[in-house]
Order: sequence, then structure tokens, then C-alpha cells
Amino acid sequence: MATIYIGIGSNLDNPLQHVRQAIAELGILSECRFLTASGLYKSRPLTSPLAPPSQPDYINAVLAIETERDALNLLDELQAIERQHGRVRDGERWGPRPLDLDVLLIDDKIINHARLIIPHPGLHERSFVLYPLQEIAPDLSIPDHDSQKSVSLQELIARCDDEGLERLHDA
Ligand code: ROI
Repeated sequence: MATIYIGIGSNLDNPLQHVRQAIAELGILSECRFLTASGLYKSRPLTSPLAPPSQPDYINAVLAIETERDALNLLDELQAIERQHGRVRDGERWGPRPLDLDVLLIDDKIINHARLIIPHPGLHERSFVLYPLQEIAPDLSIPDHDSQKSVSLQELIARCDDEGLERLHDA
């Protein structure tokens, strides 16, 4: 049985509603047991020089499930849920989206597959992932692709500016 952490993000078409609904949908995935979900966070868009010049703030959350399902098979289902929320994968990496579901971690596995890199690249320095993760799994340790060693979530948080991340207490 593997514990899988999934990151949820939305910044289009009523993001709060997309994220709430996605949490409900991920909570009843077949052959998966829902463990816990973080609160909802408002975050400024992380962009790149390749990104559209301005885009709305995101709503982010992180959720944990337990399953024996194959990771790629689970990824197929997550991408189907993204499509049901109106997501069109047009190859634009940095653009706004109604729903983004990322497999962040699978136990302490390292996976380098054309469709799935685990731990999720970027996880180590993204405040909108690390802070919600800390809320639900403060003692987590995260494998590093390069060193093959693990680093504690607490250490990553200590290195990571919260970048104006705001936990939404009434959401
Ligand atoms: N920025 C924030 N704040 N939250 C996200 O979920 C998010 N997702 C993305 C990119 C475009 C990297 N920026 C983001 O895919």
C-alpha cells in the first residue's frame, strides 16, 4: 500500500469551486482510501519568462490517499478529472488553468518516467506545495533526485520564502 500526495491548483473560472470539487472527487477515487487534505491556500502565480505576462492568483491545496493502484493508471484518472474541469492540455506549460492535479510523492520512491517524475520537479522550492504539505505531514522526508538522499520537509520549508501565501480560514 502506497501513500500518495497530490497537489491541486486552479486559477481560472472560480478556482475555489474547482479545488473544493476536486478534493471531493479525489476523496472517492476507486481502490483508494482518502487520508487527509490540507486547507485551501491563495498563492501568487509562479511564472517564468515563458509565461503569459499576467495571470490570476491560484488556489492550492494538497491531499493524501493510500492505494495499491499503479501510478500511471492513477495519473490517467487525474488527467481525466482535469479534462472534466475544462482543462485543455495545449502544451502551454506556464499558462493559467481551471485545474491542475500533480502527483507529488509516492512513499519515498524516485520515478523517472516520460509521463511521471516523482518527487514532482519543483516541489522542493514551491511554497504553495511545501506549506500545505507541512499542514498534513509535518514529519515527511523527501527524496532528492540528484543526491539520492532524503531531505526533511522542515528543512525545505526553512529555505523557502512563503511568497505571500495565504491560508484561507473560512474557505
Ligand atoms: N503558481 C501557483 N501559485 N500555484 C500553482 O498551482 C501553479 N501551477 C503552475 C505554475 C504555472 C507553475 N504556477 C503556479 O503550473
